[in-house]
Amino acid sequence: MISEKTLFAQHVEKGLSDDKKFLSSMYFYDKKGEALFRQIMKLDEYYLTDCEMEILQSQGKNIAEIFDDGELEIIELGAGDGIKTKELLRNFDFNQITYRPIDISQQAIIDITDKMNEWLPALKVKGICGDYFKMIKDFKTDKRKLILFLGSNLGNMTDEQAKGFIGQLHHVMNSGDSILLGLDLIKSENIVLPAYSDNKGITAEFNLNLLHRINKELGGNFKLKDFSHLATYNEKEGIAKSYIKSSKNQSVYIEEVDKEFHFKKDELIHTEVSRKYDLDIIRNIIEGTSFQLKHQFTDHKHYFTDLILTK
Ligand code: AVI
Repeated sequence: MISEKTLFAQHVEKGLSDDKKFLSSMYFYDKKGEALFRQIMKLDEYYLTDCEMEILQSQGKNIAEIFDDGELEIIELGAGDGIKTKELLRNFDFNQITYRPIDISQQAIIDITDKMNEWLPALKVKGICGDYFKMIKDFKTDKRKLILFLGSNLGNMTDEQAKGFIGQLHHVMNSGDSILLGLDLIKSENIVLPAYSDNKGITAEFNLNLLHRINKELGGNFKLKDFSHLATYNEKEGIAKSYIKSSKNQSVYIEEVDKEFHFKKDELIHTEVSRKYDLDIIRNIIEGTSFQLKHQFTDHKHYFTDLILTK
């Protein structure tokens, strides 16, 4: 079994040796990264959280009514802090549902279980700690399921990866099971770009935390002051991208891979895609599955959507 550290080191070596350097946003989320992401969600510029909150608060009842015919397992992928989810769950009949949050962080599972017990004492909560990409196969049960994948988390995958992921979910779901999929919608640059380059510099810190992780966990000697955060958005494609930019010609040694990496002035390391959607893009992603787009909910500004896809 390859350790997490070895996998991280292999990824870093591959990404930083490429002609077009890259690192995966998957590695943003250590303890510090999770705390920074929680701060991002509270930023004025980061409209995604408030928009989805509005949808679940104002239309959660309508969503719950769609599923009110018998027992239901509600599985949440990447549960986070649970604040939005509570707004949805409070509308269900607690005699009928079990809530199963899945998160890679053990602490996140403990926290969300405690909070749900406090907020909704009658709700049955059975948290699972693990990487949901690896755990999907365990979802294959006879129980009727609603899978929550909120916060436009799908957007951090390329369309190709999203197709693969949705296909895997489809494979473990039974006919009649559904996904509630939260997605950020394509909109103009003056709204999207500030969400990924906020004034306080929290997103910059979140992005550069990747280099900090490499220093801490793999013995790198990145000087963070010699790199900066760059966000771009192509409105036509609907894709925001984040990069780390080298401010000068420099070399960095990483002990764990025993290699020196060279960076030219202004050279970029691509670290994240944040895809924005429209219905055609989603139809393309679910093509080849039997998912049907059954319902669509949006906030009053039409910035964000929650879709119900049913197998
Ligand atoms: C988790 N994910 C949907 C966020 C996003 O909007 O792509 C991560 C993020 N990256 C920068 N800011 C927030």
